[in-house]
Amino acid sequence: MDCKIVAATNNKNKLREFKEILSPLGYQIVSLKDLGIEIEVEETGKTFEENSMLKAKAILEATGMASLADDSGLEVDALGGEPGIYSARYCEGSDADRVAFLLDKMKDVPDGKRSARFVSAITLMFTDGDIVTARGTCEGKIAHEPAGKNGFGYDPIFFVESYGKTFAELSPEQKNMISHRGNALSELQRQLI
Ligand code: ITT
Repeated sequence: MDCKIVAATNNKNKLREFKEILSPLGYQIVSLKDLGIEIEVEETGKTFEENSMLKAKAILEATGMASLADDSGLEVDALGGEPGIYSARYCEGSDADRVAFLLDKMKDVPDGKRSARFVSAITLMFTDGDIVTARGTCEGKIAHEPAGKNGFGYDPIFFVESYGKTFAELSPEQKNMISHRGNALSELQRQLI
């Protein structure tokens, strides 16, 4: 296959994780910034999969290159699956503001009811129209307060039982081994073999 792929994302942390996970497998990940392209794809889909597909298609059409998109988010059971596909837009402001907003919503939720999962839907779209999709999840719990400085987004409040730490307290390698995005990209890789 063509090993040069454009990452259909404006999120520099996703781009970094794509490179960390896929470069050792021989894929060359090119960013929109590398290509001097500025596009904000409207995420009008109702599912992670639909939005992932919309991003991959728009970027393939804009670049003429095979494209790799991720649509992802955090599903909190006590909040009926919120923020879900709206994770990046849950409230205005920074990642820290969204973390504070979510923690406030969870302030009366007891330990036993704080289950949550990260979900990632990946779409790899080739120039000949072929499409490969994969979904990955990672189960955890919403912590009572932020901990750790690594990662991005909701990482400081996503507590993973197996490590006894939040995603933000893990090294990039540890996070990628168990994360929703790592799992989705492993599944994608399995489909490509
Ligand atoms: P692109 O659409 O340009 O890829 P985005 O950040 O807008 O970037 P999404 O619409 O898929 O991407 O929103 C994903 C949001 O979900 C992201 O901004 C975080 O708030 C959250 N999220 C996803 N993966 C995460 C992770 O590994 N760690 C922490 N938060 C994550």
